[in-house]
Amino acid sequence: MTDYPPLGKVLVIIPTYNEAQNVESITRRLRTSVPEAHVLIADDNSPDGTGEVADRLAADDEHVHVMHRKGKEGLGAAYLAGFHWGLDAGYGVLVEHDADGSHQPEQLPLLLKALENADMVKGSRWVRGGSVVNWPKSREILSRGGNLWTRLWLGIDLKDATGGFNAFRAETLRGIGLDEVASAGYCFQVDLAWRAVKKGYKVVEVPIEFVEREFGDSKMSRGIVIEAMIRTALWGVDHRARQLGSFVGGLLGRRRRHV
Ligand SMILES: Nc1nc2c(ncn2[C@@H]2O[C@H](COP(=O)(O)OP(=O)(O)O)[C@@H](O)[C@H]2O)c(=O)[nH]1
Ligand SMILES: [Mg+2]
Repeated sequence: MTDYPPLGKVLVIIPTYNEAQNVESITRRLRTSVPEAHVLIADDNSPDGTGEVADRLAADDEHVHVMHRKGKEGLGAAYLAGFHWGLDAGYGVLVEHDADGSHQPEQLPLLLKALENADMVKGSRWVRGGSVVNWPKSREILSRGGNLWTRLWLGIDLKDATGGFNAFRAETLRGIGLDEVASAGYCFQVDLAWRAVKKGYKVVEVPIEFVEREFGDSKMSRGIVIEAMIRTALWGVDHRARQLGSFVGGLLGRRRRHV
């Protein structure tokens, strides 16, 4: 394994479900953009043969690894399995990266540079300089609405908490309690960011250009949106109750000091 100075060894995890048309080009682009990095393709037994394409890539390149999973369990579960694999293997940095070309491997060095002064870096569509290309208006509204929902409930200062192009130091992933993460769909991204913020880790956003996929289909579904809305609201209720509890506790403490 080769180091990516000064961060250590880098593992880029790509969860795949029916990405046979995309997985080869994204892996090649990653290998060119950051040649030191290793790539782990976490495939959920895709019916379109993505797993076999991944095996062929791994056979030709020792920086490419494949995890074959039983069946479709959601992107969160695939990432968790990938994180555990990478942490056990001693990587210093773990990166989340979609297979479909929406995240551009050529922008990964920007995230890694920012990670030199942060614990977690989010590629962000909604900070100044960030953008989306070819996204239908409905997806933009969903993403902006989802981020507004998240900010209202959790009060976090992130513009794109739902974004999926993220880089973590290994210590951050070890520290945030991966074993308690239950999110299956895209609220997995909010879950990780929220845990990192709550634990006091430094989370920064860097602008990215997000490009809508050309090939294959999105796995976004109504169930995924509902899961995200409910889980975020539950975290928000818990957070607001704690805020209220410490506010009331503070008031009572002050009163007691005055009697
Ligand atoms: N292993 C695995 N990967 C998934 C699953 N659902 C989505 N993905 C992958 O997660 C990434 C993002 O999914 P995508 O459908 O592009 O979401 P969108 O960009 O929000 O429309 C892609 O690489 C998908 O192949 C899943 O259930 N299992
Ligand atoms: Mg996509």
